[in-house]
Amino acid sequence: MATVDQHRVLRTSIPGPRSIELHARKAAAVSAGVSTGLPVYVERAGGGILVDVDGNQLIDFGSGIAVTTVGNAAPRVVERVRRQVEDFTHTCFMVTPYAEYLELCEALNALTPGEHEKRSALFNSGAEAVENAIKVARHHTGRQAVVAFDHAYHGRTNLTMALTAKSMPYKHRFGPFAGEVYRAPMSYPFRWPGGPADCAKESFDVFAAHVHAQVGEDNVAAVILEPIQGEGGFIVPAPGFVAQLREWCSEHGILLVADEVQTGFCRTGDWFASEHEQVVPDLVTTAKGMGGGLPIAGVTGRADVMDSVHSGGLGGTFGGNPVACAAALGAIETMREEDLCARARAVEALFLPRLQALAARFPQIGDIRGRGAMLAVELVRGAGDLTPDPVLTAAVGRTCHAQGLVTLTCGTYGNVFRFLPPLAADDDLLREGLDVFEAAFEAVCAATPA
Ligand code: PLZ
Repeated sequence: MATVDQHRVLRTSIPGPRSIELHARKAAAVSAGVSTGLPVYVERAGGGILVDVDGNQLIDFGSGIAVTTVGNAAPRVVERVRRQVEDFTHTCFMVTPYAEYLELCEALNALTPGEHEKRSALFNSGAEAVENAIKVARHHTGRQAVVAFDHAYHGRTNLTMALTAKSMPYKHRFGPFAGEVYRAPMSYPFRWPGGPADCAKESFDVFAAHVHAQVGEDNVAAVILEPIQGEGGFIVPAPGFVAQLREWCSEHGILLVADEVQTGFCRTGDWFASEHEQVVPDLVTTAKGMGGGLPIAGVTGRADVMDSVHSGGLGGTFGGNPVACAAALGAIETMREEDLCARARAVEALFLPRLQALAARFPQIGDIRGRGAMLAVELVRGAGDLTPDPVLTAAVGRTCHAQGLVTLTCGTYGNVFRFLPPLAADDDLLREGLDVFEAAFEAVCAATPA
């Protein structure tokens, strides 16, 4: 296996000439609907470095949107995948099964929150996992309504578009959307009227009153929540909100679905973000980091709920593909043996003081939030003005990109700069990435003061 030197190297401008050449072919071959945040064409990758076709080495602060938690081309993933590809590539678990599917379900049942008996089913993408969690919840409860939150992101398929909050780019002119999906107010401390303390006191009651009045508890099959919202802006609900939600769901026979597609598998410093408040969801959706870069997703939940579905009711041709299962088993082994939950907490400890020092100098940083290696800053006009500043956010992103740092933004208002480094990146690489980010932030702010 080729190891990739863990340093940033700029040989050309970013993107370089070969990337520009490839990108010119994109318009003629790829649907215009599929966009690229940074048109640098990758040739190789390892740990926290992406090597492009021009020989540039970029620091990765995005992990392919929270996927390469174990690092890109992680050795245990590569080895297991290589062996599996040589053995067999597909049978379809619904036709002739194989042990790797069972092993991954056993791992999911053991690792997800709660000591109760669990069952799992495997799928190909986060959206597909969410769809299936909702199918199971409706089937089990005999109810139809599903409640999702403001700022939620759950995918791009028809049902998950309905669950996703943001119109542009995800939903714009793609309707009609699936029915019986209701939106409820999110516990968003930074933007709660009266601020974070009031949010902690009020947000759950506001949520519960809303569902009571507009949906009716008895009609609700499930509430789906990202324990830390991802695409919507790395929004961490006020302390206690998720625990109160858990209790309320139990009281009303409503299933709590934790969408841990982005937060799961060590990203937030625990195996699952629900654990932070000792919350045990009825169903958990997983994908992204679980597969170490290969497409695999799961729904894991209470055995009585998951087993209530009739035989043949769940499935799909590729769900739990053996190569993807092998990759996931290699990723989980890596997380365990390298204690990547602890590593995520160490990443938080490395990032937070740097972000706090920057915030002390720049009022444009309105909020710093997140957990583990899922951190973000929300950018505003500054000096007491909480108006979102997506222009500043995008400019900082472009400046980072030009300097060979792959960064992502998010947020309903496009004004959240997020950090999702691979947990395989060493401290020196993370520090260098932060140097690049800080310099970019300073340069952009100097050009357009608050
Ligand atoms: N649930 C919480 O974060 C995927 C989407 C990127 P898929 N988030 C990245 C984009 O613009 O498409 C996500 C998520 C949560 C579900 C999903 C959906 O997962 O694997 O992209 O389908």
